[in-house]
Amino acid sequence: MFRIKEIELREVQLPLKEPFRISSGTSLQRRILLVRVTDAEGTVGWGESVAGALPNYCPETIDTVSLALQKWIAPRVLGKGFSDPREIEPLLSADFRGHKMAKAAVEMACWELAARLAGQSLSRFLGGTRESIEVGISLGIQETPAQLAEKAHQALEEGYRKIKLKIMPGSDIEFVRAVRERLPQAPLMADANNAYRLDDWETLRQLDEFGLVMIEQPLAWDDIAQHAELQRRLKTPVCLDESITGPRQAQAMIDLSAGKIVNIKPGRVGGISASKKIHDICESSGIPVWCGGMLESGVGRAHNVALASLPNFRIPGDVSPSSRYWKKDIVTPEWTMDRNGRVKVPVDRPGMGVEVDLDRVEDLTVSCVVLN
Ligand code: OSB
Ligand code: MG
Repeated sequence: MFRIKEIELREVQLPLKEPFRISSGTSLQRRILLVRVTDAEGTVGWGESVAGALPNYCPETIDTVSLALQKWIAPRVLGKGFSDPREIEPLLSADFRGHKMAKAAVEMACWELAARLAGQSLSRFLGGTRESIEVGISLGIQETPAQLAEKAHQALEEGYRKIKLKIMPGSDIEFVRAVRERLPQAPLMADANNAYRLDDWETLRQLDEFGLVMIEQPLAWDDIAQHAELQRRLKTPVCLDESITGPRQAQAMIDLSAGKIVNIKPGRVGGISASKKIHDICESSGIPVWCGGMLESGVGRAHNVALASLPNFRIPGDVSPSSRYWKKDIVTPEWTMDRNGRVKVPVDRPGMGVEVDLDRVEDLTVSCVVLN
């Protein structure tokens, strides 16, 4: 049983080590909204909103998340007693549409708090079974095919177990071909972030010949039906990311055969309860899932690692070590990857398993709101 007494919203800005370019835009630095919930006894739980600065991945942004949290989400949660974090998701869904990334940030912080109260690691509290997670890297769009091939080669040397290539019209076939020729056996995949249409069949047909593990979100961000048409024509499994905004969309993907793999990002689907539901729906239909990433700080990464320890996360997740994106993360210890491309699940510490470096967070803070 816990009662939420305070919710702190804090925006920090972290410069990325290198620009990250996807088909819909380029990020140079990350504006991250951290959420800290505190219960009546003073136990805290941390969450992180994965919304970006611009609505170019989904309609939410860090600014809409902040607004939704202050105006509608915090008032529903503050002062309420919960016997289980599963009660948060229905409370935030009743007559309250969308704003999943905002809801997720608080819902996930409450799960973390509840895991601490239970004296269990977040992983085990969620039903996770793995000791470590296989890691995939996501490589942004590069200037030339040769540069991309070099980056992919380096990533494989570092131990990464899956290499995702961001693609867009004009930076696709030649780029993927260069990587495939350099790394004939590597587990490669492509992520288009909505960049194609069914009319682009000539390109999609050529992509189908590179032995990719999957092609992620080739068509529109909110589409399922056209992906079904595309999947009928492709040998390569289609994986949906943006289109899966909750359990119903995952079920629709399965019912319509619109894809064979689901990328679960807890922020995108409204939090941990929804992620677990999607995990279970997919598991019962023989659909593997994997954990996507959104350039998270060590806080969001902790949640992703815990979630990815569930049994049906059977494909390497985008849970790169802290050093892939940040000169210095905001948690200790930082997230690291071993030579075999694995991140350890911290099963022997209560909660998310890392501590927030409060001094560093204070230095990086650009705004802070305390709600109670
Ligand atoms: O589509 O998976 C995506 C980053 C920002 C927006 C969308 C996506 C991504 C990534 C990053 O691919 C993966 C990571 O965090 O390592
Ligand atoms: Mg994606």
